[in-house]
Amino acid sequence: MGIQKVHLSALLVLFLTACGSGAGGDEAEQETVASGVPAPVSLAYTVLNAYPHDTAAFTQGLELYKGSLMESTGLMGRSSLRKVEIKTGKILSAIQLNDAVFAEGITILRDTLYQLSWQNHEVYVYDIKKEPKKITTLPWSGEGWGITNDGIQLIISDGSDKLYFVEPGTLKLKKVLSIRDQYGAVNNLNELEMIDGYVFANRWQYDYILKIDPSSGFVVGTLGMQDFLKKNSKKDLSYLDKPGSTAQQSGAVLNGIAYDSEKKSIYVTGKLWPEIFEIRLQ
Ligand SMILES: [Ca+2]
Repeated sequence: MGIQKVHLSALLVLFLTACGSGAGGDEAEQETVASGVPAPVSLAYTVLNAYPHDTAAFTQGLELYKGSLMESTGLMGRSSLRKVEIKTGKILSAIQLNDAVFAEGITILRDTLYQLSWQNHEVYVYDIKKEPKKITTLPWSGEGWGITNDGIQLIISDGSDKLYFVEPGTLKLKKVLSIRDQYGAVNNLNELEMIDGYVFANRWQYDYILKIDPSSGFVVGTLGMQDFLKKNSKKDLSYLDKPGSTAQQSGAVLNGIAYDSEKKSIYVTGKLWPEIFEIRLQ
């Protein structure tokens, strides 16, 4: 990282010298020159609704399916795949995973649901046409964090700055995309959601959602969500600050994005949050 920064700074000096404009450009412009990536735009949104969410759900993946939310929850001994009624938060059905599995992101492609595991090197495949039913387990060499799809390929994050495009069914690697913004590589990519041709991503332990152009890997937009829960929740949030709680031990951070392409609504939540919020981009 240090070497890369020095290298980029040297390039910037050379560029500015060559242009004869050593002074005057603002910092944003210089960063753009250094990385070759324009600064992302800030995306405005409206919060439409807040719906109840299981405060024991350590949300790792969220996806809309036929009017319900499918949710994957993590942590050893607490990992599950659930079907949840949006407006009530009621768990309509749930599959509890083996205690040794730490479940992560989910995506649905043609009635087949893929569920990642964090470090178990396994991807669980379910038929969800009726009640979700596990049909097979596929090997995955890396970590699993987030997953979405573009209608053809599955797109997986592993906590790095990379997105892995793989064949459904085999998980054969087709493409690796590096994600960058004006400052360089953007790591900790977590839960993903494909929204109108762009990959939206939670970034672990950051209070924003990224909008990524999957053709370039550039971050083209951000949804600022600083203090989002405190600002928008009507619930008592004191349990999140309780010493020794799961929230304190494991982090009740922003995670979970699901898109309703008909309503143009986006459902967002966080690990152990008391609500799922319906938002819309302006
Ligand atoms: Ca998602």
